Amino acid sequence: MYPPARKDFISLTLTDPHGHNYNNGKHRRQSCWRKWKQLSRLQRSLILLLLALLLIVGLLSYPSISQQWGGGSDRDEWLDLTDRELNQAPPAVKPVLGVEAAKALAPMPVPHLGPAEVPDTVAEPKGPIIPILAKPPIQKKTISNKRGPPGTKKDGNASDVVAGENQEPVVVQEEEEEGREDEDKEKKIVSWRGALIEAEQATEPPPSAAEKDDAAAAPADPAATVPLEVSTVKVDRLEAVRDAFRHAWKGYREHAWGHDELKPISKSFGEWFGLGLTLIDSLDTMWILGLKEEFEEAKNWVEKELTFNKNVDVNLFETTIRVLGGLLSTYHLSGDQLFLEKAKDLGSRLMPAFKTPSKIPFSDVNIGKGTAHPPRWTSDSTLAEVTSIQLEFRELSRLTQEPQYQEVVDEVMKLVHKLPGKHDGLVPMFINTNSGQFSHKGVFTLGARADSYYEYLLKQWLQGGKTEDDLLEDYLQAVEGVKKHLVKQTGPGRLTFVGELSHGRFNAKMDHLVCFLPGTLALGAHNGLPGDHMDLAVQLIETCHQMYTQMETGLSPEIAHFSLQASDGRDVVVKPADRHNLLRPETVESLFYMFRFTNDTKYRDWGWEILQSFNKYTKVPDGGYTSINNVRDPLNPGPRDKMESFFLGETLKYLYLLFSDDPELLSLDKFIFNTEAHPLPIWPSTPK
Ligand code: DMJ
Repeated sequence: MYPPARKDFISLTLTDPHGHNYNNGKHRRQSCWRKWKQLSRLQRSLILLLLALLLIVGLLSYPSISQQWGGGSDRDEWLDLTDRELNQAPPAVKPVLGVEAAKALAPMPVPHLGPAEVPDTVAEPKGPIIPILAKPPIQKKTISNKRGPPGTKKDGNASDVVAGENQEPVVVQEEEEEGREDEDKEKKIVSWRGALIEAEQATEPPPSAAEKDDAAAAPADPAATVPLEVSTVKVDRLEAVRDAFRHAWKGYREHAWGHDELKPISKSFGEWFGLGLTLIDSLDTMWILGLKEEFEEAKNWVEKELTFNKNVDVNLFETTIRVLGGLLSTYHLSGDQLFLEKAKDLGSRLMPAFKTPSKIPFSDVNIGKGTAHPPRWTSDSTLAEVTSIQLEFRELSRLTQEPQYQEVVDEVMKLVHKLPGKHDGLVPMFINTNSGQFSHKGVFTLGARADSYYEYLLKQWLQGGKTEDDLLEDYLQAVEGVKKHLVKQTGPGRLTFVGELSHGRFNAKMDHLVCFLPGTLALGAHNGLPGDHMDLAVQLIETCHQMYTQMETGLSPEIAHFSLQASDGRDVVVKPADRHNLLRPETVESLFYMFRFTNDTKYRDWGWEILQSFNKYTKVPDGGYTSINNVRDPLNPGPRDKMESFFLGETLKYLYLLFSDDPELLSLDKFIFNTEAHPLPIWPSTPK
């Protein structure tokens, strides 16, 4: 049955007087024509004139309307602006804050370091990316398993499962919030490249034939480098480093808390030793940057969660420089016994590594079981690894008054000091744990596997108050060996670099790792070593700088090759396999030393450019920074989904210290930095 028809409405039927259908168009046209005919000639002329005027106005305004809808004007304006700004002068250092305002911005006091830092302010270099981003694109956000410290986890769906390398993040659109202030907008601007990175997680395509021939590439194109531009906007460089740290920390805190490394793209974590590497590597950086809340939260994790009583194989060197070094330096900065207790526990658990026939330690030690072993395929240890743990073990002995830590590492140095097989102070890359002899002789490098041997010769000598002559002798001899065998200049631009020697043949190849050397040479010269060490440092840091500026992303490759012939065109050549960047610190480390010893602000500007490039090409929108695959491809740098702990432990720390105006903030006359940038005190001299 149907319900009765409702009667609560009024029905109207419209009919025209002529009984025609209301929609009859023909009738309407006839009626209009009749009305037009009824008008006077004057009336008709006026109407026609009016219509003509309307037509003209419409035609004149057409281009701007079409442009507006076509979206072209913004881009044209951006191009104009870029050209204009490219011709401006480099930035000047101009303080803009009054003393009181600056004090208000100062981070928490560093009790063991003296006065708190006062941020400096400088002209902001502005890349061409900024204007085009005045209206940032819609950001992409990935839904993921959130991890975080207790009470801070979001969503409550944390998972301990390590996400696979190819895990596809779920992408949702996040509308831009209305009414955000400029500062907020600027943060989005900076993350624009990061957004691109996240969208393009593709693995690096295989190199084309042209890329393979990169060695014969065209001369350096100045336009391909990243220009340092100037705007009238002032930025606080120290605050920019804090922002970068906070951003990196956000990713770690949410997705990798308590684990070794953040995988910022897949929003998960990677485990190496399971010791919270990034967290511990970051402790003293947070202290130095004045990030008090973050520090307290991390300290709480160390107190409640960190345990070394676990059945895990760790690498002696990496654990010493990152974890032992990080705990010791944080103890010195904060004065908190917690960190010393943890350092003692770890130090004692690493000692089994030294129980070898030669007293040259094994590379790996199980800190739970107290057993140690070399890598599975060899009984060799890497030379840099066994000779770059001394600063930390020696300091542990001094603090605990337990001599065994210093004794084992001093023994290694004594053995290496006496060992035949060096080449004018240069050492091979491996040493055998059974025989105690160098192995794989004939290859000499200042890069991977040998680098920090040279660094620690000087730094141990400084740490001990310049009293251990063997260390100084070995260091001076090594620098002479470097100058004699490894230093050369490029043909095209006369850039000085440190190459490698392989069985008598020179190889014009330099790891980015070698860029620690200018800083170390400068530190030696500052401490009374020959002046030509400083000259070499000045030349080498210029080359390290060029390794950044000659790349399209403004970031250095992992390894650079150099052209020796003037006709070769460009100085720096990058092979396809070496185009990655792991967020390494060595160049900014050396820039920090160079600035401290020369006060030349160009070193700061170079560091600022590097930070800008990290922000542009490695920053991941929702948190964290990522290593990238290709520094030569700004459109697809190829994120690797890994944030190394040294980015927070070293890179950002050195950038902060580089921009700081306070030479007493970790004075280089009172502290030496271990090879992971953890500052340890220079020992007070004992009265003779
Ligand atoms: C760090 O772990 C240390 O600086 C080490 O000496 C070399 N490699 C990385 C940084 O690049």
